[in-house]
Amino acid sequence: MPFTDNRAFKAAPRMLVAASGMHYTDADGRQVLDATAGLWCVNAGHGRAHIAEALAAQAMQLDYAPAFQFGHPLGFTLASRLAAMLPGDLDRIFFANSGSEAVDTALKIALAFHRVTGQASRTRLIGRERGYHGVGFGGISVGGIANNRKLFGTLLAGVDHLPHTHNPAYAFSRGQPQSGVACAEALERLVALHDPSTIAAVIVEPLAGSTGVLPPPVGYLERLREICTRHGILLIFDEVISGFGRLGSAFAAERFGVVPDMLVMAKGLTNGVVPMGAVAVRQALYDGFLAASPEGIELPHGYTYSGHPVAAAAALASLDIYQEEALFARANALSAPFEQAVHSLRDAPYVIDIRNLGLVAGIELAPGGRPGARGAAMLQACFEAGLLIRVTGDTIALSPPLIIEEAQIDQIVETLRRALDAVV
Ligand code: PXG
Ligand code: PLP
Repeated sequence: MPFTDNRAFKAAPRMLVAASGMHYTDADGRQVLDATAGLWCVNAGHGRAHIAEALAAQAMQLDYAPAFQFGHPLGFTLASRLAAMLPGDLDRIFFANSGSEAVDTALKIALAFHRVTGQASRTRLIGRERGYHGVGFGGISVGGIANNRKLFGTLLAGVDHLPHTHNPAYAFSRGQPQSGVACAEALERLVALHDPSTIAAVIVEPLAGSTGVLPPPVGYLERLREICTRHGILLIFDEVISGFGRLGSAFAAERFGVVPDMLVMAKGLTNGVVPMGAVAVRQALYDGFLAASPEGIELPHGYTYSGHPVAAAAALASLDIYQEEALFARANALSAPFEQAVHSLRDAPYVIDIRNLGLVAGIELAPGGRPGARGAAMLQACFEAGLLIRVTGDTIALSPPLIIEEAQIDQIVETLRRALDAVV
């Protein structure tokens, strides 16, 4: 099983058999409050009939259309809807089927763009320590989580990493840490070291999710944007987690007023109902490819299921719900009570840091014996108490569906406190 302790799971399986609204039902028929939107994806809550009906109808109307050399209307409708939601001229969309594939797509577009526009020396990719960009070879190469990389050989050549932005001196910051822009200045040093003419792209998560929730320091993303622009380096935001309302706006790029050259999305794109990922690219990149290829295929890349009709239907229906229920604005309005509630755990046992932004929070615990053991114990204790949380190492990550009620936020925090009082 993916990222799972298989033996522990076999010994005590945690099986989910149904879901509706804010809750899962487990195999014993218990209701479990979903504090993680599945895996950061079910932003509109579970069991949304509008999405299920849309994808069922699409499967009957047109189950599949070849993705190469043929199109279907929903793919273009979806691309236009996304372009309208995205800031700046991020108007061209390439579809994939997961965040990992979308990351690979963005990295390949960056390399190919420079190559076809006469800058073939720009081959270097820059990620960030503690970054998570999925599990493809591209994603783990630019990613910065050692455990996800070390077993898999030499990875992509010519990759370097920015320092991560976590600074324990700013523990219990609410929202963005006030200090840390120096972490972006580190890009200038990498540029000086490698020379700008060798660097294709920089990829970062605007808010680092998987590594344990690290909101960007004030001014950090702005500074990365300035440096990339000055040196002709493409800036890629991986918004697989931060997109679709998680931070209280459609995308983090909008929230921070920083427009990247490419923006990677997945997860909330279809509310998690069927797999889909996408990359939005600025018009100038698209134009560069077309100008470089007067005829024939401009970009030799794509997946059998790129823009799958059923996934496109699910995505359009998800966007309907986000819009009709104004869920991004709801997430924004809930972010203050959510912040207040999670920071009330500051005095609970083992808590060494709490970080939050929008409807995301990370609660970092001091490790017990083996690193991760206390986190695993919390996952089990919360599940037994009817609460689904996500744990990476000893950090608890909360990212509830945006439909959450304030009383359910309180329930999450009360359950966490009781579990912290009980675990060792
Ligand atoms: N980029 C980012 C920023 C992600 O968070 C991916 C790429 C890869 O997406 P796919 O669809 O290929 O998994 C992700 C995925 C967790 C967790 O709780 C996070 C992800 C996936 C599973 C678990 O840390 N993020
Ligand atoms: N498009 C979609 C799909 C949305 O979900 C939203 C906001 O929730 C928007 C656009 C922007 O809507 P508004 O103008 O209400 O902020």
